[in-house]
Amino acid sequence: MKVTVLVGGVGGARFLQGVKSLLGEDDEITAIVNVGDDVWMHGLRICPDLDTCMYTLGGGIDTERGWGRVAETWHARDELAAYGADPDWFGLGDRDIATHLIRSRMLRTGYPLSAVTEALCNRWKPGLRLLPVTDDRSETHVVVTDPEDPSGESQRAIHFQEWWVRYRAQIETHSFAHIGAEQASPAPGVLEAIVDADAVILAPSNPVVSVGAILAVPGIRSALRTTAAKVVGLSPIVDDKPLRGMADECLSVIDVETTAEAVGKYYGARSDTGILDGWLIHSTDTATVPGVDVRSVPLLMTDPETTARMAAAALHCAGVDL
Ligand code: FO1
Repeated sequence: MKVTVLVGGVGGARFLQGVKSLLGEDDEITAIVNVGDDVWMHGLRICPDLDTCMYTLGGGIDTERGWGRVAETWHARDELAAYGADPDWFGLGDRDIATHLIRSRMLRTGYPLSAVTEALCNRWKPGLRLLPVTDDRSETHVVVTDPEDPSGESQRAIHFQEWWVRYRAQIETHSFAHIGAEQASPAPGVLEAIVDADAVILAPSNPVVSVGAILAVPGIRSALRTTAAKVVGLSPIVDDKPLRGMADECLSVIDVETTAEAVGKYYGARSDTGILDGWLIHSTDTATVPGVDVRSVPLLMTDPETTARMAAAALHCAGVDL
């Protein structure tokens, strides 16, 4: 069985654990991972969603934070701050920095991000294939009212990480832009992983800055609309609230209501101009999405068993039973 999952960070990684627990060794799971969060910091290339998936599945994640390494120390971060090195609002852990040093050196030597990811996974052994959606630059930037401008008149674009980590999305926000997406192309194996899949799942990740950033890479949407596999999504919104992160702030920026139904409609039915065949919503929610098979199941990933049941429900909805 070939299962392909489009994922972002924390929620997506946890969902991947559920999918992984269901499948046998002759099943193939490919995670197509968002690179919109990626950023150069202190001369290092940081890939938060790829690292969250790799560390979570490889057993190195700090489960409290949902990102970075467990048993982490912060000496380098504190030394950088002592030098007054900008930015001081983004914490790089000492163990985590080793990952960024390897990645940055390989990128500078000319290896594509997909090859770098494969090399890092040789150590972490996530138990499934992690593919960046593209090897090219496609960063999410956010157009905000310039917080440095007292008049509040001017706007400027800041990197998603600054918007989310420094400002916690609590500044006036106008739009998102996926910088470089138009020139980007899917990484090797990405389109095949969608077109040749027996099931394609949209993890319960942020529909705007995670799944949306993946869809912004040319070729991805058409692969989703043409694959013979069913495409089934899981709502990241439960009881009109995001389970984690800032999906509500992101959805309001693009004028989409923070409900399971609104996100399902935002993705849309493949029989129309969208990408969904199925849409899983939490057992206490209701949703009608024309042309989409909506099913309600418990969507709170409180423990591995529930997450596995969610994954099984998504695969069942995609007509793939294990
Ligand atoms: N998130 C934070 O809230 N604060 C941080 O200082 C921070 C540092 C960081 C370093 C490496 C990394 O891979 C992720 C990091 N994150 C941090 C999480 C990051 O902002 C994620 O992209 C978002 O949480 C959304 O996925």
